[in-house]
Amino acid sequence: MFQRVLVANRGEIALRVIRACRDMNIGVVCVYSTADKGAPWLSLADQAVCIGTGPAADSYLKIPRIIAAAEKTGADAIHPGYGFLSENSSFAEQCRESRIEFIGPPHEAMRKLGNKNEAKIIARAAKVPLVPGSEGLITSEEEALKVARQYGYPVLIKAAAGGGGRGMRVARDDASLLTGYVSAKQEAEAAFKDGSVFIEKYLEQPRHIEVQLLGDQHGNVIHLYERDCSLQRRHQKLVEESPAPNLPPKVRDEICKSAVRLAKTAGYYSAGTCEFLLDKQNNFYFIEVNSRIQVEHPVTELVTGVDLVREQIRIAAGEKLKYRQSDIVQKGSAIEVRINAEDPEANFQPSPGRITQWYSPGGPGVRVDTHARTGYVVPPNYDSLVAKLLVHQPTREESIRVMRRALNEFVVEGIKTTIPIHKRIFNTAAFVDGVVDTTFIERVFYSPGNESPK
Ligand code: MV4
Repeated sequence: MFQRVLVANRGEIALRVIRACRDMNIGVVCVYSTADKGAPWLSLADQAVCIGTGPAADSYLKIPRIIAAAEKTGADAIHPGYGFLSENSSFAEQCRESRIEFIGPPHEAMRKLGNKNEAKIIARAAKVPLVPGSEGLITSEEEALKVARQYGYPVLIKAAAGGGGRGMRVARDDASLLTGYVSAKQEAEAAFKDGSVFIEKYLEQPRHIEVQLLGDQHGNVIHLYERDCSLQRRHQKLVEESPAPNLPPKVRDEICKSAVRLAKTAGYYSAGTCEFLLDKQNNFYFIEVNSRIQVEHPVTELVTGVDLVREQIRIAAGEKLKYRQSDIVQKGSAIEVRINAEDPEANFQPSPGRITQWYSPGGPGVRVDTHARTGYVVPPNYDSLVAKLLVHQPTREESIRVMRRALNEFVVEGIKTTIPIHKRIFNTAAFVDGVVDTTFIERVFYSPGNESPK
């Protein structure tokens, strides 16, 4: 096992990794930017090394400084958390070239799966269902038109290097297809230095279901069931839960088995997630792989009882999976809400600043993962997540009741948060009935083009 792990991240996930290391009796080093100087999680590490200024490009994204900090402090592994360098296959490769273990997948699998077109080729080989669409990349306007007409409008043009909805265009006719093809390519070229695109049939109001995976370096891969992450706004997830409500057991079983086949075909290990879209007829289609630990991983920890960060660390150290598939049971219902420092009444604009009062909920069935506290100053430089509030109960109905109670206990003053919108969601009939899709927030709370609540 490792002697010392360096945490190449900040905020709640840095704290989550510190806790896993403490539980495993592993030393822990944090890197930090000047914007995070004196931040509360740093005092829980054995050492903290400043690697630059507030902008992530000058600190949390500076590969040579992070590797130098690991070498200087004698860290034998690096945990990248999520965001920042977590899905950068070149970082993973450079870590290992420096004889520092990267706590994540093999860089070859990361590189392949990071490209959505390559990921689909692997999925096809693994006999995992794909959204109907082009066989591969589209290289001309003529080909784009041919494919769109073949599958029928609406279609979606997607950047192979895309993420977070960037480089994506819906086309409902030939004219919007041609303009969308050009602008998707341009956007992808500018954002990812890779303008390659493919085309899929556009699914209206799909659900977003993802499967949590764990694989070891000895060829074992298991799934830890699914999460429903349909409740999002502009590609920012707001609520995640497991099990996915109203999902027929046979469909759940097929999705989870597909995800395992895909990971095995890709030669994947560590923690990872396979994302699927689910249409109104409960047909599922693979869309992409997330080769990192995700924000919402605690939802799965609650329903399965597996410590995913601990398993990630054990796997990176070369140990065999501690669980067989038959050991994994989905027990009860878990729901997470993301508490962001944002103002839901002002188009979710960031609301950094000093937290003058912080009281977080507790009691039976409640878990709060946060680095915040009274007096903490949320810096303006990073993601606005300040806490993840989770509940775990025997049934979804009970989870919803406990979540309402916990949201009412939560006191945050000095900054605006997403707590009020969560209170509304948990009192909306469609959500309570488990009738959700990826357009729910926009449809129910915010009409298009109108940023003020209905
Ligand atoms: C889609 C889709 C509809 N049809 N693909 C959004 C980002 C990327 N992860 C894939 N995305 C979508 N792909 C087809 N063929 C709708 C979305 C989508 C979406 C997916 C998951 C969660 C939230 C979403 C919000 C809007 C659009």
